[in-house]
Amino acid sequence: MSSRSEQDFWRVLTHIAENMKTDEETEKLGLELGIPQYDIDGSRVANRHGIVYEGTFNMLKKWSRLQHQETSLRILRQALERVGRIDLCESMDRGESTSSIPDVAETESSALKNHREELDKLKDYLQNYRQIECINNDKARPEVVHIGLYGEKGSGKSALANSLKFAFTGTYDDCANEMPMHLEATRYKQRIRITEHIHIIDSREMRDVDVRQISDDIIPQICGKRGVDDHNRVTGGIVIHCPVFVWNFAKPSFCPQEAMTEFIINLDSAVLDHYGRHLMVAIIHEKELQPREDFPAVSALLPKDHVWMLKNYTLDNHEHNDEKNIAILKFLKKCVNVGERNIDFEMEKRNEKELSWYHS
Ligand SMILES: Nc1nc2c(ncn2[C@@H]2O[C@H](COP(=O)(O)OP(=O)(O)OP(=O)(O)O)[C@@H](O)[C@H]2O)c(=O)[nH]1
Ligand SMILES: [Mg+2]
Repeated sequence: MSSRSEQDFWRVLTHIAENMKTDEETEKLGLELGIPQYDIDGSRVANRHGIVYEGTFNMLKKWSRLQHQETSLRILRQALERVGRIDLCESMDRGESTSSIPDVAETESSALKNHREELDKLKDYLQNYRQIECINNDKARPEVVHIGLYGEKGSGKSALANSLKFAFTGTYDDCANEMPMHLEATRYKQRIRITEHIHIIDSREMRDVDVRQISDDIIPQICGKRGVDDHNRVTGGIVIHCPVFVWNFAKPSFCPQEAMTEFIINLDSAVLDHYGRHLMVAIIHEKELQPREDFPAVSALLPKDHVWMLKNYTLDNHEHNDEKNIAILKFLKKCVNVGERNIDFEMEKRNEKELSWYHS
């Protein structure tokens, strides 16, 4: 198949994906096409991360690979008619469509190229990231954004810190001491340097998910008033600009899902009080998410772009994967941006205080 007709075919799918108005409409189309429910649900999650129609596009692309070349467009057209979106057939009628679907090898290589380009862009952004005010020599402003990881024992905080580093550098190094075989937990705060200006702070486990811990322990840690050093002493800590709650949703936990959801919602409102901005939540899951009932309730309660579903690399399994790296680095970029806005918030509060002191 020529690259021209391949481009046309993807354009048709992109046009359809871009013009789906609601999740329900996408779901109806997916069901008409016989796409499994978990792929439909997965596309909804992916739509929340990055380009809003990316998940729908990938869902249609995956579907098209299982179709006969001669019939795929006819089936697509019928499905669009049945869900009342005949208008979307226009892109096919305008001659932007092809009579067959693209050759898989050609498609794979162009997908690979797109992934590499996207990955390079993300890495460039992070590598060159420096807060603009610091470039302008604002001495009061921290030069480093601290992203702090919190969560239950064994939830995957250290593995996430390692994954962020691996996705960025391409070299796997257990710099955060992931717990091998669940035997050894992180005992004290660890700093993982992604770049000179972006550091991850991996903390020890939360003792339990009692909401009292939020004001007694976690918020003081975020404010830099409490930390544990490598001699097990409680000390002054590091101010955390972007707090992230890590929840291993797939793994059985000591804490029931409802109690964990309540804990996260309480922590979120404490972070909102402190920074005027929501908590980030990383939900670690192993497989494609299964039917809708399995979706964690927090994903409906927090802003969409603050709840991320991620797969970690681990000590045992860290074969490089472009798509996984892209998801992990997009998450890192979002955390850096949240951190920077939270620093703005703190600086403004400090300036206001100084001004009111000056005028009093
Ligand atoms: N299969 C799989 N295993 C994971 C994943 N994330 C973490 N693990 C495993 O879960 C175990 C605990 O992971 P850690 O990263 O050490 O957990 P932690 O939150 O740092 O634990 P503490 O330091 O005790 O609080 C390790 O054996 C990891 O290899 C994941 O996405 N998939
Ligand atoms: Mg750990």
